[in-house]
Amino acid sequence: MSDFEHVFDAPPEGAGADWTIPQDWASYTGVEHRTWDTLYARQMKILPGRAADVFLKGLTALDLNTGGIPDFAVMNPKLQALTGWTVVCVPGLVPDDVFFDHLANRRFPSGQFIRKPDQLDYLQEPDIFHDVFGHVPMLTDPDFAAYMEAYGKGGQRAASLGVLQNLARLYWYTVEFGLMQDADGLRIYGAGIVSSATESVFSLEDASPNRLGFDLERVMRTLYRIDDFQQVYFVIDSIEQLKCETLQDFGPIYDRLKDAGPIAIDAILPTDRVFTRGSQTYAARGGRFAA
Ligand code: HBI
Ligand code: FE
Repeated sequence: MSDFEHVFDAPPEGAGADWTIPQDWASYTGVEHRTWDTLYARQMKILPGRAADVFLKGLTALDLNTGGIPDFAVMNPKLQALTGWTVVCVPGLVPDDVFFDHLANRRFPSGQFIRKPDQLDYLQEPDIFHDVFGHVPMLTDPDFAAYMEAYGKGGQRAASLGVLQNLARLYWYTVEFGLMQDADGLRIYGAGIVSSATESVFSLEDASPNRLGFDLERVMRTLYRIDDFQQVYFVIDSIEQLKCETLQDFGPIYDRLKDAGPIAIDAILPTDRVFTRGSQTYAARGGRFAA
């Protein structure tokens, strides 16, 4: 299963059997390096006080603001020393089984390309800014690093059991769009949010979306949207909670989920821990940056 359209059928020319390609850092143009700098600077005006400490610490540890797109040959040794993860380049979205195999081996696949200057705010396929700025700082945290490896291993199994949809929702509502409760309030840790100037503000401050306490099975039943701001965000207490919940055997959960239908994107259940009951006005107005 994949919700995305641009997956190649076979590794494109120049890619290995594992779909990796060289970063070829020397080939990035000045414009491309400046796009990274622009996006980095823009996020750093927004993220202090909004992003989780663990994300901001990871960003600092990796030193990704040395001017232009990070060179993986420089970044990877730092990341590897911290948690054993490395980042490899891929041409774009790769098939689920390939994606999972990389994660299961602590390799994070990153798009090699960067968005064009006229598409700073919206793109369909993950580029190197989303993948590296958004995802890699969290991989410096030992608990998150373990969670992502477990997700990769679980993905192979979920696919064979026909429950990948459920697992993909977990990824979506944590790795991509997760919020967490820090000592000072709600903070962002999801890569899809921290790499987006608009959603960084929307996810925390807009009156529209619901913000609900994380519950593993509930999240695995909740529909999501890939093309717009989320209508619900789930809040974890800590990365450790995420790790502990996902290191259990999902077999019994999958059995229960078979008989449980999906949950609507804007639903609030009696059992939900409600941080914010959203107005849903943004979605009602048609979304996509509706005024
Ligand atoms: N490929 N490069 C890349 N990045 C992703 O985030 C990604 C992917 N392939 C499949 C995929 N994500 C998801 O469909 C899985 O998490 C289910
Ligand atoms: Fe992502």
